[in-house]
Amino acid sequence: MKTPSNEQKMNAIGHFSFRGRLISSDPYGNGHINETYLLIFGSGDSHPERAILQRMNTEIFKHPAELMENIGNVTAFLRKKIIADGGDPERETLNVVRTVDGLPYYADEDGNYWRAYRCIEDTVEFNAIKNPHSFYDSGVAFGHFQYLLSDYPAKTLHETIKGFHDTLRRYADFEASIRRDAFGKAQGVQKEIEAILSRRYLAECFAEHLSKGDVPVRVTHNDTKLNNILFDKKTSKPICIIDLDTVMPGLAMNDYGDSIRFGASTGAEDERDLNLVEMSFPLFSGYTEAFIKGCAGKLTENEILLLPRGAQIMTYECGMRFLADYLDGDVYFKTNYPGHNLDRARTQIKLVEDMEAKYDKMMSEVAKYLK
Ligand code: ADP
Ligand code: GN1
Ligand code: MG
Repeated sequence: MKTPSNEQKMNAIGHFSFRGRLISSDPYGNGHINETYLLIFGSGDSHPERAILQRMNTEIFKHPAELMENIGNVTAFLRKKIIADGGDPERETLNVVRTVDGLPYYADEDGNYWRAYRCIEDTVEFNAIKNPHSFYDSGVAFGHFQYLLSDYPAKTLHETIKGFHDTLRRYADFEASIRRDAFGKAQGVQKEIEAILSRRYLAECFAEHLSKGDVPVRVTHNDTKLNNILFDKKTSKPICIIDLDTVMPGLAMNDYGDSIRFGASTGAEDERDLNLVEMSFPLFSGYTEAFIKGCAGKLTENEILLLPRGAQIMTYECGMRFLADYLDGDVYFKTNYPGHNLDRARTQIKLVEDMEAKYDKMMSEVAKYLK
């Protein structure tokens, strides 16, 4: 999507009920999807109000009003549980700032949809693991998130992206991108294409379990990468799970798996030196213990046994999505240079291969947690 102009951004800001005089509104964060800005206001006191403004990506989220309805309902539900647990609902879940008309989003005349959250103060996001304890703690937090939502009425949630983790559908989309080959790039990436096409069994795996009905559909986050948790600046403890756009019915193994994909890698998602990229077994085993602990007994034996597959499948699916986007001309994920999506796809393929090599060990590790 085209980046919004300064006028569009300033117009949007004027439609929310913020307090104080705007001091700055700079681009913020490392998300691949929405346009995010940090708004700083001077309110006269020593702690100026800050907020997060986002222009939602409506090419990806086609029904922003439904999406904001999900977020309003999920955060209200979490808020009650956080209060009941003696937590701080201002910091432990997202808080939507309403527009001057009392709505949870503002639609401008150019078709842009804007929303705002209170900034969760004194937090940091991590884009790589600096300390294995933080990764462990993020596992407990993502598991606990799923635990908190285990009695959320799943049927009331809108599916914000159809078939988001339907890996077989993603596989078909990938084949279509290869057939289109819109920019004539397929010839140059045959090795990567083959790495994806030859592992169709990974795309089929969870579809088969779902059709057998031997794994439960739960309310899941679906985008559990490390930078979707805010950590306390001082203690480095997880404070809040953010990026709730994809909270929908899904599979526990996928939430677990997406975290392993990103956080247990020894390299960045776009590392070009593939020698630096592998799945760290200690990070994997720490996260496994943490996630199972956070789910607090909710996971079934089948789900536990399928966690290593979840890690492989989420990595495989993401690699396939990056490579499809490279072929399609970088229309989905934000990129910083030509070939960025290809670099990302290559790290994911490397990780899938590494997980294959470590698969038996991964299985022995999860088997420890069977009741
Ligand atoms: P995307 O879907 O593009 O990843 P996110 O919703 O994850 O967008 O937001 C992008 C970044 O903005 C986050 O990684 C985080 O750094 C920051 N952010 C989002 N919401 C808040 C918030 N309420 N308080 C502080 N920072 C936030
Ligand atoms: C996107 O929104 P963000 O940057 O947290 C994407 C995820 C991918 C991830 C890869 C809605 O996550 O599915 O796994 O990039 N989110 C969406 O880094 O497509
Ligand atoms: Mg994000």
